[in-house]
Amino acid sequence: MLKIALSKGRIFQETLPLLKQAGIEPLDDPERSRKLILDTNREDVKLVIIRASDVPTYVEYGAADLGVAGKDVLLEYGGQDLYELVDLRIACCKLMVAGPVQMPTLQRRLRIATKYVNITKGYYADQGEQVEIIKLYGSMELAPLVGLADLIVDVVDTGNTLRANGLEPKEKIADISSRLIVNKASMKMKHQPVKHLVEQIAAAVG
Ligand code: PRT
Ligand code: MG
Repeated sequence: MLKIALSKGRIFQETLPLLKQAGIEPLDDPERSRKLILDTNREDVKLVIIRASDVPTYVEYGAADLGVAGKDVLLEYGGQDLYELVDLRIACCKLMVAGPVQMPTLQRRLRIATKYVNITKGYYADQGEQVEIIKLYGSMELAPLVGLADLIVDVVDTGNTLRANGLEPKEKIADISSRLIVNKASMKMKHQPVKHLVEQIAAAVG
């Protein structure tokens, strides 16, 4: 049995064609079904549907053999105990520092709202800049508008959400795409089926 951890939404939608080319088709639509474990056309493959930020945890601990996670999530998670094998080149975006078009000059440390606390700490530490980081779980774009923070660190795709809120991208931290990750023990214990599936998915990416 192989379990593949995936999040609903854009990652699921964009992984589907790759899985299909590897001969795997889910029997349920996670947007409609309430099932958290989806059967597929292959008796030996199941899809586990979880929050995007939980995918590395499931794979590291072997609750799933494989998973698909954004590089942003992987950088923030920071775990060493999984293999990142294929750049799937899906769900592409950029991890950016963003803020108001007009930035006031401040007499204090910059305050930065983000769900990427570890990445943000590392980024400013590398620059030798002392900042105050405020952990949020979503809607980061709101924080500068209501005076909660001066800047945000978030992923940006079209930039429409920033623009709609009077914000603009300031600095790029990283280019982001989703990666196929694999549990280390599964790679050993289920070597043939895991390797075969990884190769099929890599071939589908082209
Ligand atoms: O929703 P949940 O809290 O469960 O998790 P999540 O938000 O991390 O999941 P999801 O499905 O939204 O994102 C999964 C992965 O998709 C992320 O980890 C990224 O690697 C990738 N990705 C690609 C994006 C985007 N593009 C993106 N645009 N993730 C989020 N966004 C957000 C962005 O933060 C902004 O608020 O979408 C909004 C619109 O973006 P613009 O720039 O096109 O307006
Ligand atoms: Mg989301």
